[in-house]
Amino acid sequence: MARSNDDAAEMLREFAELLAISGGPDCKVRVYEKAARSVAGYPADIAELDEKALRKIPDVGSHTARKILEYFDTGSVGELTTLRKQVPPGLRTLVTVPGLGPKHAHQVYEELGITSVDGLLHALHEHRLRELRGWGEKSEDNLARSLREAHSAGGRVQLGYALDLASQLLYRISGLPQVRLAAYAGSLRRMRDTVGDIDLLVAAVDAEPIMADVAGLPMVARVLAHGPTKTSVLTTTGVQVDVRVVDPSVWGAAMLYFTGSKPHNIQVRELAVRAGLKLSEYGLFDVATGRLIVAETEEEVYQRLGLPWIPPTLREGTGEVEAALEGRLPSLADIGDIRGDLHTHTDLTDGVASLTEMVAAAKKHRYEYYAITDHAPLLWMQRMTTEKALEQRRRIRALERTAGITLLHGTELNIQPDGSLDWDEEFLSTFDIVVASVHSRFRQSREEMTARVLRAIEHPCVHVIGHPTGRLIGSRPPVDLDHDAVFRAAARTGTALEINSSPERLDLDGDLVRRARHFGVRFAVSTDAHAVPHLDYLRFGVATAQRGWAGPDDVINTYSEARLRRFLREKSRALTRR
Ligand code: DGT
Ligand code: CA
Ligand code: CA
Ligand code: ZN
Repeated sequence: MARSNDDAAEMLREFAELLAISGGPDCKVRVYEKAARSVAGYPADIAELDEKALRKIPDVGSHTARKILEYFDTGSVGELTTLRKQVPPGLRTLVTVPGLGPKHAHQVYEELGITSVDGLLHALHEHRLRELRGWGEKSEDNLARSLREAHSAGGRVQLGYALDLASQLLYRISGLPQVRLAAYAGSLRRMRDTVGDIDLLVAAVDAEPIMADVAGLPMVARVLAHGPTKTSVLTTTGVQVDVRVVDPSVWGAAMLYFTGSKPHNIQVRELAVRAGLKLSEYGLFDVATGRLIVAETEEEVYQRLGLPWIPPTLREGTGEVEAALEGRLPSLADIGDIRGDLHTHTDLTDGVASLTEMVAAAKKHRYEYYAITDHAPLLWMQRMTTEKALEQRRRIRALERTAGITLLHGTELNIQPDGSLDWDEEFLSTFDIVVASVHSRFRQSREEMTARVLRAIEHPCVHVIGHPTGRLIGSRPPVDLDHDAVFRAAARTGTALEINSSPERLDLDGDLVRRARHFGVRFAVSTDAHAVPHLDYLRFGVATAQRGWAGPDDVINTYSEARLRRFLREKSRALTRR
């Protein structure tokens, strides 16, 4: 089907969506929805049609036809731009929540003041939604199910979703009487990109009453197993949570044990055995006498076994114990090392917050620099033009004078199926930073895809390859790529590879980061934020960098502004010299 049909359909769908969110009349919303479907399925390229011909398309009336014409003539629709400005960003974020729909999004926004997925989860867990007009237990359950489905990946859930859920549970559990400490362990603490179940550890002297309280928490739908010190429950969104209560004196041993991973535990336990000791969730014991040696903190347990404390993100049994024994654990990049975000969007393309809002949020993160990298013209649906990019640059420069933060004007290019890019070299070289990503034709053969990405890497103006494998966790597999060839070229040309921090991407993942690092690749840990709350995704990207054993020197956005600029400059120099 003609691409222009898809674009016009997308425009009409957005119209319908925005109308619905802003409380527009149902009939009008439906008109645009129907027109969108009809246009998408129309057999001829509608960009070629005049008003009369457009009106012959089923469900396209004169209003719609004129909007389509305006869209193809000017690249935007005035009324749509106005609508976009009227809808608050918080509300637009909500509309993207699966299973909620624009009408309900509007309702929970208006009546409960909810502006984020997290807020929605809260309300869901407190059963505040079923009280709303037109809702009930059933609609609450339905929403819970679609939320879970949207965040699931083959029986597992995405890290971001699991962490939201765990934080909410911990908040409640910490408030129960007698609870001394409460924390998450398991794959969640190791920050794996997906989590099978959530493991919570609670320190308290008396377990019984806590077990009963946990079973009665509002977000608990069903109790799967109920023992004296362990309870397994299923949340209203269908995620399994194991809660274990341990005596405060053995907190460290229990955290170590239940953080895992299993291969890590086995290796650590073997060290103990060789030293005539026994390690369990209750502590480190002398085998001969049965005497408890240490148990209170993880540090003590590791230390008694001749090891430094090992960061949970490394505990996968893939060489960290050997490295620890030999005193060569990597010093990992930490969230505090990050000085700026290098991939973000605004409402000039598909973001939902304005430039001013995003920059204000970046300042709250205490960044030294911040890159705005809106989409480029070849992602035609986003309606970017050279003029718009230049206008944005003027606004950025003006804003920078009072903002107290260095703003980098960047762009996110589209790597075309043949590896070519938006804009020519002359214009591209005027950006402070250029990210290039694959946004289409994900199923090319390994040869084609590798050649495509390599061509972008060889381009003197491309500084970062965005979300290099294109995977969407649970919904789109990674592209087929010769990783080593890409890593080698990236290292040689000084092109950074992105660690996209969005919990639905985490791309590159920890394993690939680790492999790329051996080739000398540098990384940009970026959020790809399309809304203010997305800037907080950074912690997932940093954890992924850690899982790949990356240190601050490997991550270009830990650099000072001067060093970052030098890194960006060196690439084009090196390539032009050759
Ligand atoms: P998941 O839930 O599939 O994402 O992965 P984990 O690592 O959270 O696994 P889970 O929930 O089955 O168990 C949590 C931790 O408890 C695990 O990482 C290590 C520890 N653990 C569980 N079962 C065993 C076991 O049979 N042996 C040892 N050594 N450790 C275990
Ligand atoms: Ca688990
Ligand atoms: Ca578990
Ligand atoms: Zn992006």
